[in-house]
Amino acid sequence: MTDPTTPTPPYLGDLLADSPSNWGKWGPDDEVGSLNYLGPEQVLAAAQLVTSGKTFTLQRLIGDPKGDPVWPGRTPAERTQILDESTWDGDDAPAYPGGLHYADDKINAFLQGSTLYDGLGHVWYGGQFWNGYDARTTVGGLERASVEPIAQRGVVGRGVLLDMARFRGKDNLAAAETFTHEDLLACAEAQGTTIRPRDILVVRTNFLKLFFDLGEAFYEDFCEPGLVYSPELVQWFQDMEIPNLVTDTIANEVTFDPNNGVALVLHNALMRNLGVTLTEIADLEALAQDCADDGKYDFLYVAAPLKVAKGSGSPVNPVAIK
Ligand code: UVW
Repeated sequence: MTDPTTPTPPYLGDLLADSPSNWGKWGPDDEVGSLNYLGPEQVLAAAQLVTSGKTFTLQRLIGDPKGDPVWPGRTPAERTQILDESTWDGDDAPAYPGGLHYADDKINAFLQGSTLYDGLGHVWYGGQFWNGYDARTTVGGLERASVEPIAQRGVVGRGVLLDMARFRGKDNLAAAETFTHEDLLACAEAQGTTIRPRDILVVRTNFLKLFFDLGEAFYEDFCEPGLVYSPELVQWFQDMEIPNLVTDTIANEVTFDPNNGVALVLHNALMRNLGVTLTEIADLEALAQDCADDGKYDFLYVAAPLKVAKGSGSPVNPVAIK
């Protein structure tokens, strides 16, 4: 996929040559990166945020009759019914003592085809990914920094919703619309919220509303809105020790950087180089409405993707608890 508006995008290795890196910071075998910033202290502090008992699940439906928004080139999950009551219409149905009948089904799905965590080995340039691991170790399945270590660890901390759509007075951000860390700070201030070090940032654009409004036309000139790369933004993530960026778009950042035409710069500057975990395609609508109603934009955030051996990502159903 290329952006036709920019003829010669720079090579990521040149663009990010002076960008900060956390490779080696947590040892030569680390596979969870900035999740190391979330320890018992952060968990206990976040638990103090639970005051009303309201809970919000942030996963989008898999197999939504209205469609599943996925990254171009991926296909929505296909669920197949294997057993149901009709199985027992025929003579060759399984017979269990006592007359048991049951339903079974399976899905054929991209692991990143719904609300998801990426493993830190999901993206790279220059033959190396997170912590300096060799990109050849991805062949046939991620030997290093798959989603499994993230799943084994789980993600618990203070989540802060940054409602960029509401902040900009829009139902949803437009295609290719960008914002910076300064905009996140301004949004937080307008909400009466403070972004603290080691917060899990949960950013709402409501852009996927257009997937449901437009159908296939959604993918024409595909360019999602989102955070846009700058050295200052990357340094801010580093200084704030942000462990996890959660958004309601398919790929968490503006798809093509309008300043240079490069695709998914922040996947590399944040995930590959800093070890920031990325969570995408979250459904933030009910949570955002509640935050707007009660004026409380921080909460206990709890998530664990599925333990998929060698997986480059996995579905997840995060829970925000207020
Ligand atoms: C890509 O960036 C290609 O995938 P994801 O949106 O899962 O991070």
